[in-house]
Amino acid sequence: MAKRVGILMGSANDWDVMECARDALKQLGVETDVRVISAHRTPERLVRFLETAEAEDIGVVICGAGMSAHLAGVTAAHTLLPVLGVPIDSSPLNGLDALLSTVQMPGGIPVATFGIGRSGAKNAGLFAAAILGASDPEVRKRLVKFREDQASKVPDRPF
Ligand code: RP5
Repeated sequence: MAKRVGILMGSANDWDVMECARDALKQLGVETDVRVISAHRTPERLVRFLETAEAEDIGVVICGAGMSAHLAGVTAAHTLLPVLGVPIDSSPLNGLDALLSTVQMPGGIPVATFGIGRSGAKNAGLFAAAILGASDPEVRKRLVKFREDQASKVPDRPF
């Protein structure tokens, strides 16, 4: 069975950013399991999701959260699956708070951290596909085509 990607976000309000990760994966034919799970407000929901994630064919988990963002770090503490963190610009600090709290993990519990906001979420989706593509030739093939299509849309002159 093909592996899927879990997309978690701390609030339903984070969806306009995290849909970019879902869209990138959809374009590459990778299925996702999208959940609103907060490390602070619904910590038990996070533990329950991670208990069954591997058995339910989740191969990578992408976590998007804003403000004092702990979702990616706490997720990584509970699973050996690769965890990708997306800082969300939902605070008066425009996501710098979330970037620092996601990226600065203590040694021993890694989180691969992406850029703030929608481009970070898109790249997290593409990176998750690259992880799955290392052992799934179909996903790898679609990634090759994605890169080719992307390059063909870049004009070689500005006018
Ligand atoms: C974080 O707090 C969420 O990830 C969200 O970005 C931010 C604000 O959440 P809401 O108050 O909008 O639900 O936990």
